[in-house]
Amino acid sequence: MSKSLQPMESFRLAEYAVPIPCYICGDDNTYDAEVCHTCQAPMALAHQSQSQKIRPQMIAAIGASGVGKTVYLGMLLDLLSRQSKGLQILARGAFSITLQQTAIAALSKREFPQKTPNEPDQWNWMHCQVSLTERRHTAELIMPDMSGEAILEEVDHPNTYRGIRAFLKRCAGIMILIDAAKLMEGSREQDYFSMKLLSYLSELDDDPKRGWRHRPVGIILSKADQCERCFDDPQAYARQHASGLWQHCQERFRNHRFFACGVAGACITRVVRGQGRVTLPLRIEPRGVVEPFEWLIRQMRS
Ligand SMILES: Nc1nc2c(ncn2[C@@H]2O[C@H](COP(=O)(O)OP(=O)(O)OP(=O)(O)O)[C@@H](O)[C@H]2O)c(=O)[nH]1
Ligand SMILES: [Mg+2]
Ligand SMILES: [Zn+2]
Repeated sequence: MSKSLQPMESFRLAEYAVPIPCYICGDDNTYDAEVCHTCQAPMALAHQSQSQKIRPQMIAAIGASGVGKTVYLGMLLDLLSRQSKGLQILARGAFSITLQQTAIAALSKREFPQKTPNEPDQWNWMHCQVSLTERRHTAELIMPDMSGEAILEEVDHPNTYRGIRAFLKRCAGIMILIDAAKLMEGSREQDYFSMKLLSYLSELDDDPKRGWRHRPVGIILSKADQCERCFDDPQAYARQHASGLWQHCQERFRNHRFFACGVAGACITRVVRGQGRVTLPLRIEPRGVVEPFEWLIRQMRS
């Protein structure tokens, strides 16, 4: 090795020796770690916020497995990235495009995206800059697409997924998805699951001034394309079909609102060899997708 290279090498070694805290859970990681060794969130989030000297806020989209989180988030990001006025977003970092890309690639082939894997290192995270035409400042946001099964596991057995816990504690606002089509069929599962989530949140941070009681909570009745009545009055629909959730919101969350949303126009169910019964969208007709997110952004402290 030539002598002239030595100062450079030692400089690099010194850089690697300085730990960098994960932006989600705060644990120290080595400089070249790709995902956090504790919570498996991408370390790119920490590098980006450190190099650009920004402290992005976080928003969560949660709900049971199969409620439509991946479809909703993919469509939301696609709509917002193409909007030229009102609410607009700009993705930061190539990794921030993957969620939108995979969801839209499936929908444009008239298919739904795959179920999100339970392993946190497989989740798509997105870091973006959000701007509202009438506000001068832009906001920085981080949003992951988590798996419903992992969320339920953490709610039932706290600390199984430390990353989910750390993340939900720090979120500035939340979108809870609940399957309107299943509610219409009389299933109580959706109601129970969302009540569990809300109890978990209120216990996670019950600070009288800054706790979850005061943070914005948007409740999204998903798949409303399958029960049109939902769009007329989402609040009344929830009160009738998810009374536990409705009651919980009145008592524990000062700043909440109900929304209805649908991404597919009509669906068919087919038996596909090797996959069993598969639901496919015949048309893509996004309705009520931007509204809950826009409401949340307007409610958040800038
Ligand atoms: N009709 C209708 N069906 C939908 C809509 N969104 C999702 N679905 C159906 O719900 C299924 C699950 O959607 P996903 O977005 O993968 O659900 P998820 O909440 O991400 O589920 P996990 O990844 O397991 O947590 C899809 O495969 C579709 O069959 C919608 O807007 N309308
Ligand atoms: Mg998913
Ligand atoms: Zn971490």
